[in-house]
This record gives sequence, structure tokens and C-alpha cells, in this order.
Amino acid sequence: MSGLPRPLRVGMVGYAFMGAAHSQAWRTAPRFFDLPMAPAMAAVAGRDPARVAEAAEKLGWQSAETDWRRLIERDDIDLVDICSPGDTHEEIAIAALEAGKHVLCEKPLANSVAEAERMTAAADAAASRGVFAMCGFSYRRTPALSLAKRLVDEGALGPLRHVRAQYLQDWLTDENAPLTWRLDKSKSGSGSLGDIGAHVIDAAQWISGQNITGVSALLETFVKERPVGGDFVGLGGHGGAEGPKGAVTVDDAAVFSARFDGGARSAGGAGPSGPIGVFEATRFALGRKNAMRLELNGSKASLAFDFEDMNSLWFYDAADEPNAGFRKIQVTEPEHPYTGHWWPVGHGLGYEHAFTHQAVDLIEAIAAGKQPAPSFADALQVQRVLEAVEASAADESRWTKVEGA
Ligand code: SOE
Repeated sequence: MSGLPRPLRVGMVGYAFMGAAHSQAWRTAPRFFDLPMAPAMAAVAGRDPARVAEAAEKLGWQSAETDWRRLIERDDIDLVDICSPGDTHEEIAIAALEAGKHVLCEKPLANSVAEAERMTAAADAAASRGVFAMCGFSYRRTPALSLAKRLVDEGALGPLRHVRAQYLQDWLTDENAPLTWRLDKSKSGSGSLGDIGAHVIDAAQWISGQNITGVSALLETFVKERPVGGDFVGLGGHGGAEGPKGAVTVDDAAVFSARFDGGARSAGGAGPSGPIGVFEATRFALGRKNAMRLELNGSKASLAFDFEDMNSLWFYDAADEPNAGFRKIQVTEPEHPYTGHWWPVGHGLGYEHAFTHQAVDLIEAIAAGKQPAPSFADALQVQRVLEAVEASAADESRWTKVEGA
């Protein structure tokens, strides 16, 4: 018998930004981590034959397919990695799970609660057969946020009073940035809310160990029409000011206040009422590039994180010398989550590493026959919060309960 770990043959759907991030994760994971299974980049799928062949070559995939259904049919694929827009998630994920393939699905899980519920039912049925599904809330695997979770679980903050969460970007500020799929509700489900708000909702619920039970929200679309076509640069770019325009059908920005469930799941031992939260997600925060921020205030301590300073976690302990202020924990040391597998002390990590850690955790869970986190059920809870935010905003910010809370 060979001593080599058995392969986990991956087929990925989509090869744009998230596809590239996932590709580097599958490539890199076995080079820095000792894994119980060896990921093999078997095939990438996309509709355009020339572009998908070019992507396979560039990103390191062994073959290319022009229909995602081929990934499901192929016997040499064990896991389907979904990196295509939200309107495709349900059909691909359910078909893959029913065919006995594990699934990694980009966030948000779906474009509606109904879709997410059907996906979760399929994932639950598959899990009973040892086939697992996970949603790609990659920021959970940023070392500083993993450390934040550890501190809250250890009770270092005490009962939580406040959760302050923001995700601020500015790539859509140009009024003539072209109309892309991310601005089309039928493809993306929502705008800033689902794309980046979902990340902070997931992070806040996961780190606090508490679910959001109700919200009062505002959504805004600052630029209602945008050029159809143009020069794409990164996520945005420039379209002509004079040419044809199309309607933006999603929010540009979302803000909401929230209540949490009071710590039914909290190891920190929250009191009868959970913390109150404020959330903000926008693509119009000029100067803020990827400011995914979280601040928690507990009865004993506070912590603060900003992805633009992602190798640091700020910690204020009320037991310290009075008014000592927040101290910076440099989350680059071997004792911190994930970091010991990379560079010698103090060198720090980047955006892409969380995707590698996500692949590592998924491979380890599959090899152990255990449900990876976040599960589709966890992602469904996020979807329910997104839907409550939209319902509240559509009804003059009326207080709206999250379904199931
Ligand atoms: C665009 O806003 C985006 O690429 C998100 O889709 C990702 O999930 C986030 O990690 C970075 O920003």
C-alpha cells in the first residue's frame, strides 16, 4: 500500500476573482500544510472554450470543461468548488451533492432564503452519507479573526454589550463604472448587503457565538443607472458617460441595527439579553479599500479588528493598568491560529492565505468524516438575516424579526 495520502480531486466552476483565489488555495495548501488528503486540481469549468482553457493553463488546472454538468458526471472528481455568481449556486450545489460530490460554495450561499433552504436540505441529506458541504466565508480563517473567536470562547471579554461591524470598500464610487453582474439582482441577489455585508454578519455571529434575531435597516442605491459595457478594471472600471445605460437593481450601501439572541450558544456566558449591534456595508466609502472591521465590547474587555491592518488584533483589558488603552497583538507568531505553517516569526500574511486555510480545514474535515464549518445551515442563518434586512428597508426600517429567531 502506498504511504501517500489519497487524493481529493477538485472540479471548480468559474475562474474570475474568486476562482483565482480558490485556485491558489488548492495549489498552496499541500505545500505548507501536512494534509490527510492530497488535493488535485482536476478540472475547471466555464462557458467560453478559449477563456476557460486559458484559465486552466494560468491557474494550474489539469483540464477544462465548458459545462459544469461535466464535473458532476466525471468519476475522477470528488469535490465541486462553486465560484460562479449566486444565481447558479443552488442548481450546481444540489446536483453535485446528489451525485455524491463534496461541495465548497462561495458566499452568500444563495440569492434567497428559499434557495438556501433547499441547498441546506440537500446538504443535510448528503452529510448522512458522508458527503459534506461548506460555505466559503473565508474571513473566518484570517488568523486575527480566528484569535478573536478563541478569546471570546475562552470568556476573555465576558458578556458582550456591543457588536460593531463594518465592511467598507470604494470600488463603485465612479458614477460611470460599468454595469456588471454584481449590480444585477437576478444574478447577485443583492449588492453590498449580500456581497460584503454577509461576511460581517457571518463573522459577528460566529465570533460572538450568537445569532441575530431582529434588525432595523436602510438600503440605498446612490447611482441608479450605469453604462452597459466599458473598460473593466478590477471589480469596477470605467464605461462611457455618453453610451447606453442600464438600471442598477441592487443596493450600493446597507446599514442596520440588530439584536443578538443572548448567548444561547455563547461560551462567554452572555446575560439574558445579548449585545446590540450596528452593521454597515458599502462600496462607496471613498478611500476605504477592504476595511472589514469588527469591534466587540464585553464587560471585561474589548477587541477590535480592521482587515486593512489584518495582521493585528487590538485588545483592551479592563484589568490592565487604568486607561492603558488598547494593546496591539501582532498575530504573526507560531502560537496564533494557522500562522506557524507559514513564515518565521513576525512576517505576516495576506488576503489569499484565508482561502488556503479554508481549503485546509475543509480537507481535514472531509478526511475525518466530520461536518466542516461554516455549514450550509450556518450560511442559511446569514441568508435569513439578509432577507430580514431587505424586508425592513422596504418597510420604512420597521423592526423585523429574523425568520426562526
Ligand atoms: C467584492 O466586494 C469582494 O471581492 C467580495 O466579493 C469578496 O467576498 C471579498 O472578500 C472582497 O470583496
